[in-house]
Amino acid sequence: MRIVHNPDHRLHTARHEMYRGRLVPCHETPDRLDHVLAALQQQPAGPLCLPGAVSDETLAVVHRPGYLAFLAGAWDDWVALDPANAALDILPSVWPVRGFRHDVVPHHFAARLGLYSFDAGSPMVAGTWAAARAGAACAVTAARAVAAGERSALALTRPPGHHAGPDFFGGYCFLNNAALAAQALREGGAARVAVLDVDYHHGNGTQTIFYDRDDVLTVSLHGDPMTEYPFFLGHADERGEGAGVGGNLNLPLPRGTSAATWFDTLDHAAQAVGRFQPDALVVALGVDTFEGDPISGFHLRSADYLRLGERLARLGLPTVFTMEGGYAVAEVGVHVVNVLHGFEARAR
Ligand code: SP5
Ligand code: ZN
Repeated sequence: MRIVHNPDHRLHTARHEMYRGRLVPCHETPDRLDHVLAALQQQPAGPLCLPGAVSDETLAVVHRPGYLAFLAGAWDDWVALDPANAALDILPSVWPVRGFRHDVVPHHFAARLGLYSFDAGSPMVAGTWAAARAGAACAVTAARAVAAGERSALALTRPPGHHAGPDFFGGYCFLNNAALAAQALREGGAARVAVLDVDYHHGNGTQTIFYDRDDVLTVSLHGDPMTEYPFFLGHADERGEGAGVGGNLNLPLPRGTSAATWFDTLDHAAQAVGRFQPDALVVALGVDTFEGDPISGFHLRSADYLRLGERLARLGLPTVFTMEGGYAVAEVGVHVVNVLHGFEARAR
């Protein structure tokens, strides 16, 4: 398996996320990726390589140009508000809910920050844009390698991507790497692409990006949004709209779900992927389904990630993995590498 890693991920190193009235240390930290690289040194799974160049036009097929310009200028705009902001992470504090205008982009940076976000848990710093952009390049590079004939590739990157939508960030995500990979597979010749999201949290950004399209199936199994982040999307009755009706499948599960039930549900997800008869697969790979994850509530154990990789390989599809969540930091590396080794053991 080709592994495209983000050399610039450390540029996105934030301090705090807002949680219940306090700023608490970020869960989404650089050492998450360092642990994967260390585990790959112990148990190699394929050649490590760097991302190629990716144009703004490529990003703009998935994300709105105004949103991309906002991200690119966010740090300078933040510091322009007050030079003292240079010592602080960017977090939003005002949002346009129902009844407010979304079609007017305010001049004030604090207002644009709210327009383009959905939580106060996803801090930006000076290097966030560079890190996210290099990560998006990893996803597109991995997808192009698979489109060119590689059996599989991993975009080994952070910040993650599956919560980021056409014009919003949140859930530690800024650019939707899984969606960019799916789009790159489409442009590389795959007529139909399935995205299977196994992160603990619903892939709301990916769902939203492809909701009205019939060429990309989105399937997510995740904590029930009635009680689990991101709360406001991810229910079973969300099936797509317009040409995309039937092109989205949500499989919400209660907090506390066992590995046995989770794997039964994965089988349903895999059957839906098979029925769609895609030419390629994107796996949004979060390992925050682990029983020891500090912010999640499923009960997978380390060896279960080998089984996950095996089952994904059984779909028999050219496959791109994108790295999403997983916050039991010391174990993230072993779990990701287990998925890759399980996959390689069964991939033809
Ligand atoms: C990619 C991904 O997995 N994003 C998840 C974003 C979850 N954000 C909300 C997490 C709430 C964290 N609670 C802090 C608990 C402090 N003890
Ligand atoms: Zn997650």
